[in-house]
Amino acid sequence: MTDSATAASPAAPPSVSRGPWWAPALAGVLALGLGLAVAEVVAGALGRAETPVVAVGEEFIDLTPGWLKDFAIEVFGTNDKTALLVGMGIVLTVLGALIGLLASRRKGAGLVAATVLLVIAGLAVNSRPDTTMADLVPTVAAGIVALPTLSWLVGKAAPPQQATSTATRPAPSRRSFLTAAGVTAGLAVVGTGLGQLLGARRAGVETSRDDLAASLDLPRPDVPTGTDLVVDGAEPWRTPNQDFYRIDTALSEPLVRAEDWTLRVHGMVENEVELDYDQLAGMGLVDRWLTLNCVSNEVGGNLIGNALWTGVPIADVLALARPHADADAVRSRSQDGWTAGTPLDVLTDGRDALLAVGMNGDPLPLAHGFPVRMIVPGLYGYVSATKWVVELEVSRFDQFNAYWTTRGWAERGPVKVASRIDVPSSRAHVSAGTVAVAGVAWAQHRGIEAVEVRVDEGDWNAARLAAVPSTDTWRQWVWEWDAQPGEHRLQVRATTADGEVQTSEQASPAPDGASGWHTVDVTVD
Ligand SMILES: Nc1nc2c(c(=O)[nH]1)N[C@H]1C(S)=C(S)[C@@H](COP(=O)(O)O)O[C@H]1N2
Ligand SMILES: [Mo]
Repeated sequence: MTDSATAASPAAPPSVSRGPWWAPALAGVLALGLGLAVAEVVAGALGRAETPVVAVGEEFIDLTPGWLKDFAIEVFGTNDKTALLVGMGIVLTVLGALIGLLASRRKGAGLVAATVLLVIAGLAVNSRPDTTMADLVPTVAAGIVALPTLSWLVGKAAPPQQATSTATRPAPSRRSFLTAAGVTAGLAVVGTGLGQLLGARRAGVETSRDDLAASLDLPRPDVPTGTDLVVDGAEPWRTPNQDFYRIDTALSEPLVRAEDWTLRVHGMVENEVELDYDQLAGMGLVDRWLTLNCVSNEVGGNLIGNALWTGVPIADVLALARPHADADAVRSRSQDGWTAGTPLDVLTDGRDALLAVGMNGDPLPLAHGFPVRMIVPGLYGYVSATKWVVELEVSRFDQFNAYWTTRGWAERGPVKVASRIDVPSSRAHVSAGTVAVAGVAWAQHRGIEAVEVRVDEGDWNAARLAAVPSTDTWRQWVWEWDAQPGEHRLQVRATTADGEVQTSEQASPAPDGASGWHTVDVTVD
């Protein structure tokens, strides 16, 4: 009698087809382990710090009562983090084993338990500060890998009991389970290692940035006197880095260490130039308050921020390269291939167009273009503010298209004069009497000369303007309104220093920026 004949024999006891008790437990542990390893790889590849394991650990630390923290530090000293990770490893092993055992009895229940665990991890990721939807990608990837692996491995470890003769199903082989388990374990180990490696790249860039924070000696930005009217509810004149809007096409920030960075200046030039970070910084850093805004900003929107930028005038760098007389544009390129086309004359007309290395007294944050970005007063970001910039190609507008111009946006992007009401906010209820109506207005490099407010389409009233250090920043304004009970409509318009009155004509952002008056409806009680 052959083996297969034995298995097919009705006399064979059903228990023959059951694997050992520990096999499904091992299957659960390995499936979970592989899922978490995949999360490490994905997080590393995306340059995200918050893997499910890290996030759960950090949440645990934050939620730990003080006495337990003290106890942990007392017992483990500076090894308290290692102790936490070891503890998490033990808990995850136990949970994985339980999930595996559960899945071997009722597969659906096991899969639900594993999903619940990942959802908890996702919630932990979500409640970390500064996380976005992209930070959930590693956890989702963990689920996509862990759940099928669980189902597959548990199937091999403990196939359904065969109470009756099932000649069509061969008896499971112990060896096939062990092979599958071994492969899973191997992948998990390789994945974890790869994830660490990829994560180290981000850590290397952060170290590079920390070193510069010490060596660059950037100025501490004191807000210039009189620029901030400090009206309750209005945005501060200086935008803190963590509140500065972020717009780019990068799913995760390009990771470039300052020591690896170079800028190539080429194209229609007499003299091709390549600069490294120290050479650039050595050309002489200047500090300038500049307001940056996005062409996609709607009327009344907040895709705008104002910061003290430290950098080298782009004109100085272009002067080294000596552009040809018939060139009219600079195509800048970022490390991840994004491009912008900027008029050459704007870059060389004496305005403070910078290759910036510092923002509000810190080295550029990774999200805002570390180690070097462009910023050009008077132009929207999409035609000028290349982050992670590595290349300036002197060229002609009739010879190239940039990232957004191939997608229908205007070739030139001068900032349109605009104004915004910050307080009172839309649909706010305010008390009758004196109400501070306040906000900002901007027309970078031209400057704001007047701001007017009107109520219910009545006469325009001049607002009081705050001080500004130059024409390159936004300008705060306030108007004291004697508010009478009822529903009212507030509108604002600005006038530039060169005499342009902000148009009431409404335009949406595409293709060259929104226009129209910001209008806010409020109720006075
Ligand atoms: N490399 C790169 N630089 C870029 C972009 C981008 O997608 N990639 N977006 C631009 C746009 S549209 C704007 S409005 C500004 C925004 O800069 P911020 O994110 O620092 O506010 O960056 C510009 N620089
Ligand atoms: Mo933008």
